[in-house]
Amino acid sequence: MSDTKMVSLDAMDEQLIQKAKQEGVETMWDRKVTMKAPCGFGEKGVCCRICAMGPCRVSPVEGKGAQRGICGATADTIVARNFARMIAAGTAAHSDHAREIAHVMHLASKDGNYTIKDEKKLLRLAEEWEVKTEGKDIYDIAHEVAEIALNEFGKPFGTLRFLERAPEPRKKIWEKLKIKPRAIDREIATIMHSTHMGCTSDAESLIHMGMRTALADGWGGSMIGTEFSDILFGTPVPRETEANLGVLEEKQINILLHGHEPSLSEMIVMASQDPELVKLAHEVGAEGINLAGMCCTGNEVTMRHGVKIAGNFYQQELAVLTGVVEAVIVDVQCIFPSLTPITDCYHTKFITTSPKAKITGATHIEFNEEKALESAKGIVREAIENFKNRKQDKIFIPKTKAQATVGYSVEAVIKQLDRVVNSQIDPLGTVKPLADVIKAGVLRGAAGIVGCNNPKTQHDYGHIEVMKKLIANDVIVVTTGCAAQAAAKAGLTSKDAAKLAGKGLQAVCELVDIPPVLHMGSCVDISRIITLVSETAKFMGVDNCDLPVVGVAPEWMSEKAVAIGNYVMASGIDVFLGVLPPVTGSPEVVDLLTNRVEEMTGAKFFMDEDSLKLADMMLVRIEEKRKNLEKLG
Ligand code: CUV
Ligand code: SF4
Repeated sequence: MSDTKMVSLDAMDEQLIQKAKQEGVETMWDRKVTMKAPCGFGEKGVCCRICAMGPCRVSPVEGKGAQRGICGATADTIVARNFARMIAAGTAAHSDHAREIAHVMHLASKDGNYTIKDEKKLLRLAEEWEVKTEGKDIYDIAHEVAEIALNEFGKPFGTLRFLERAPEPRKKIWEKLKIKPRAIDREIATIMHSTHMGCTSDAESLIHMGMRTALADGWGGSMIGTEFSDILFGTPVPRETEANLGVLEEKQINILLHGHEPSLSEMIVMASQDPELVKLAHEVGAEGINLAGMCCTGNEVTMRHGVKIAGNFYQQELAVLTGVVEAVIVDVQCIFPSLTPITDCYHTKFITTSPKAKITGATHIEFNEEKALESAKGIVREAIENFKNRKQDKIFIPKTKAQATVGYSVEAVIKQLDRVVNSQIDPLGTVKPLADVIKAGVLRGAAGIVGCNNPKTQHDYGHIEVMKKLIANDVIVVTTGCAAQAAAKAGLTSKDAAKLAGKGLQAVCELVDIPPVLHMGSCVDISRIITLVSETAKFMGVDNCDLPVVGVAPEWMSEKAVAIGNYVMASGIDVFLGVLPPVTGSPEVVDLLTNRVEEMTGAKFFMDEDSLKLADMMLVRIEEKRKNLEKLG
């Protein structure tokens, strides 16, 4: 059996893993042991299954074994093609999410289930996209803006609209490199085409194309996802919540929300407050309905409603093991198929809702956006009716939970910054205070710490250790995704955590009244981070790559994370990876990513499986950037 000490930072995880063993329930840890060491060829990225002459696996070591696939593809080609396809898949996932949200906005109406919650933000976007607003009904504007967004996916000409938001020098770099993404779907299709058997074999060209596709995610799909979700469901403001499996309630109906798209989770939040359903919950003997979020949909609803956070990616099985979850409701992405066998061991209903993500053995209740609330109520009802089926002898809720402050949209951050602005001298509503403290060195820099969990590392260890080290060194941390949930569980997103920060950051936290680690939302909300960095760069008259800012994914695992890494890098921000991507079989690709891309984009990748070493590298890089920034004046 695996050494469980390696499993998690959190003793509670281990208690549940022990419970699983006692009850004969299989978890990812058992499967990890069965899997043994990962396939060496796959790990290095040198296995090609792109055509049926293969699969071909070539040797990463020169002179040993096959050096070329049957078609003659080298390790460089194979690695770069595989990597580019990961970017395409990740971009597809984020962007298809965004497309769903844009459709929902197209459906929004005054008396419907989906309404416009942030009219100001909609009007700002309408102006940005040159949609006439005068004398028009807000819903007509919304529909027009939604249609423009939907066209961003397939327009035949031009490049993406949101690219205009970037600092001028950044736009010039993209222009020069010819990596301004055209329509989002087109960039994904181009990668699939170019990586088809017998198309591009040049690694550099593939990395190039990969950047363009990734930018279609960051400045396309993800940004549309965030902006439209804010308009529809409200732009987040700071609020209090709690995080970790201890938020599950023994006496209540527990519904676990897992997946990504707020169009579903928002409706479940509404349905869970429906008086009739609350009454029904009481009738079946429960004290109420308790929603708990997991992964990114959890982030969406905690940012906007303070819904408690059950945990992150790696805790999806553990949540079920508590024996008190009436239903796990999922839509798309990051959902373990093992939730079927594991929910079968308890009374838990595993409900899939999206035709894009049907899971064998799950109960599929298709979510219908046209009758959104009705659909959501049906789903919640299923959970309530399942309460009676709990197996009393299988209940164990760990006590652990932490207080967290969440909800830091860019707008919310700027509003906090306004607290220190002397409005007689400076205008409100700008990033000036942030630029000032960075320039003065009170804050040495900023880090965006994002991404998943990965059993290649101890659960949450990378996230937490890197965060602690950075804040202690006066680097402010912004976070999204499962990294944000790790931070919340560890108490780092509470204002109290300022005591762990260096003197400079501590002072900033006190003056501005923020925690040292800011929860900015879900993975698509990395677009918030990109926006904040770009606004700061523009304000200071420099490019993103001139700022002492780093992007970090200590425990990433998904293809989406590969897309993110590449758009962050192509946006001029260094990316630090705590899990090696499958590229090490090609010295050429490794050299491109960790070295040569810097000449092109002003940023590059750093990779190291030792998180603390990684954090040291960040601090060095931040200081380097500071020196250069000084020279820029
Ligand atoms: Ni979209 S992609 S495990 S939920 S952060 Fe969490 Fe975030 Fe990775 Fe998935
Ligand atoms: Fe082998 Fe080339 Fe076919 Fe890949 S594309 S499987 S390397 S023959």
